Amino acid sequence: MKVYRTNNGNYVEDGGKHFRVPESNWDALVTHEDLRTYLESIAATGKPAADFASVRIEAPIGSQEVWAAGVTFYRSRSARMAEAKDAGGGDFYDRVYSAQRPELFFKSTPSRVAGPGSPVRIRADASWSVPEPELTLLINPRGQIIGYTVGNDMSSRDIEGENPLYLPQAKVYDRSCALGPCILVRSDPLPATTPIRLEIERAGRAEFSGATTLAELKRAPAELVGYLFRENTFPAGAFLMTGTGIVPPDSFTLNHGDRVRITIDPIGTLENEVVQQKSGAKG
Ligand code: DO4
Ligand code: MG
Repeated sequence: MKVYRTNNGNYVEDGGKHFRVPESNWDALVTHEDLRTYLESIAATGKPAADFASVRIEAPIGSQEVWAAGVTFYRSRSARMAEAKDAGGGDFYDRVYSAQRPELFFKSTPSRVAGPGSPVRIRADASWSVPEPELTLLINPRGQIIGYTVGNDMSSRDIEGENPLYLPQAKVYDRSCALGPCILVRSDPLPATTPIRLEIERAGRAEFSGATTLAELKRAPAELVGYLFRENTFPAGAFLMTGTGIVPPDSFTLNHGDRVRITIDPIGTLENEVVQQKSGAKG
């Protein structure tokens, strides 16, 4: 069962059919006491909504904060160690990969999040920018994982590589985070075989593609959520990106006009164009 936030309210998809959700407030919907049962009852009794085909799908976010986990895949550990080596910071990534406490960082406020089909940005003062395709958890205020979406943790590798203390600038800027296209509502974990795929298209041609699976994710989603909720409350719930396992070669950087497609099969595909323009300019 999938739930979409659109310019025309919220919809639930069940068995390939879409139904209008009476609860139009996203925060109220995702903090519902029993979201799954509520959505099932709409699909069981409602009439399919013919207008779903004409709506614009928006990022599935209300007032939730977006957090992210880092260095949760071996591929990310190795890439980060190499990029931070000259600055003397490589060792930190190796240590956090094996440490008991994970790396968690604040990623985005809702206003900085791009939805499906709207642009993500690369910083004008960065020379090495990459997308990071990440399974993203939606967690309710009680710390329960209630669903999954596709996330893109856009990153400026030259900035974080220059000094690990620059991480917030490499990670947090306008449209540096994309989420969507929907929330797959399920409380049980996704199977380890779940594939995550990244495709980057440049001028209509495939420029890079890569894939991984959740079997490569070193930490269980519930463990990451446990750390996030240790000393934080989230009245509207929260998103937690679980880290990247796909890193393009060091010679690759995103360009203005590239298209980034991230697919996690049971959820869907999140596609965004990349722009490099002044922050605040409408994309
Ligand atoms: O520590 C740097 C960020 C790591 C990250 O975003 C990732 O592994 O996905
Ligand atoms: Mg990341």
